[in-house]
Amino acid sequence: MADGSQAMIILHTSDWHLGASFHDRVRDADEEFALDQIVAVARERAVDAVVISGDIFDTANPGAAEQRRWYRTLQRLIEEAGVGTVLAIAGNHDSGLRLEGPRELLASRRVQVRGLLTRDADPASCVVPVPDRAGAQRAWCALVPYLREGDLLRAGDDVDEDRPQRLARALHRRWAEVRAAVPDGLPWLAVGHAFASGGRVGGAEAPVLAEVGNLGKADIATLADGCSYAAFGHLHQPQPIAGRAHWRYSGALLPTGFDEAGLERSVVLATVPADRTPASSELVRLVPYRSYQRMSGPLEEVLAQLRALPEPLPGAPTPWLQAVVQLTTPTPGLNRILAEAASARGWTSVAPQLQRGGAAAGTPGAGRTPLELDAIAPTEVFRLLHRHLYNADPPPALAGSFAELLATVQAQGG
Ligand SMILES: [Mn+2]
Repeated sequence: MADGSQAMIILHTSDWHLGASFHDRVRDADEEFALDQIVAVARERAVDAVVISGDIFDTANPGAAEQRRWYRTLQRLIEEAGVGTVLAIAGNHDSGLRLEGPRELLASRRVQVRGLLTRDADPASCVVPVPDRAGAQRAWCALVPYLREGDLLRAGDDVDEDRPQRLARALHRRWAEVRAAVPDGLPWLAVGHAFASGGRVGGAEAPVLAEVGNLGKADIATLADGCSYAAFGHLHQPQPIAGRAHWRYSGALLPTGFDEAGLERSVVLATVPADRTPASSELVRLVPYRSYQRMSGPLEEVLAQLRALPEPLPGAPTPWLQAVVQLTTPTPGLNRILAEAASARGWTSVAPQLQRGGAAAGTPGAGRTPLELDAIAPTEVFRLLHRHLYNADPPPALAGSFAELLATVQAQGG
């Protein structure tokens, strides 16, 4: 029978992508602000174990500042938040070898990291005890890092069209072996980094049946069947997996594009009962460090939207906007115009996009009879090119400038 006092509280977070630039901008303060909140939630909610399901860093070769941020956060979770343990795996962005480097040292500080599960490794090496805040073991955890082709197949294995299927079978076999290595008795957690079939990507609603790298389609039940909570990483939108409330993607720490600007970021607090039944879970929203907004339309419309933006409070982080401007003719200095209009409201224009000719611009020459260049006058070539790029004739001022330029060139050419 479940005893309330024996239940464990798990905080599940994922896809921190520390050091990732956002359209060439660094987000050190944004990362720190989000991690501060995770430490605070772990302390205030008396979390027993923090689970980080992969993609801790954005690249295999993170910078010194990001590595320091990672180790400092681990230290704060243990010492400041008082959690019983931190459990982490490598995702496809991480170097498993780098994460595992200080594995024994970290284990001595109650941090369990698994970066690699090589072909010949004992699957039981991925199964670790989960202590509560008092240090008493209350559960097991199967920590399965992102598996690469080389961890599943031998170098000599044939490269043929059956390879994705063989990789999928090898992944399932490996997952099943780890699952089988979980001892009976205590409840257990499954931690993985993979794409679950039917998961949603970004803001898209349609189910996407994609593959995990080249690994074919992974059936998560192979690893997670019977667990009290499955903590997965890879998809950036928080969501349950296959309709099960106790199998979850916690979602990424920060928005990775303006298309995710409206999505709330959160961590999962899962309450794991002592009797091996499924955990109940709750989303804890993370307060965003800054606002993101995307606006689109013809230039005049975008500028009107810009002028209507709310000014940030004094001292607040600068909000970022992306303007997607539909142009019907070349507009010199567009980036500067947008940057100045944004900064007049206290915002920053980031990575503006141009859409020439709106939706109607097509493939060059599509559906047209090929023309002989020699048979067309230069002004007509210019008009056709402008039509192709902007879906409109050049405005009179631009056509006049071209005629002037053409006359000069022709006069020089004799
Ligand atoms: Mn990933």
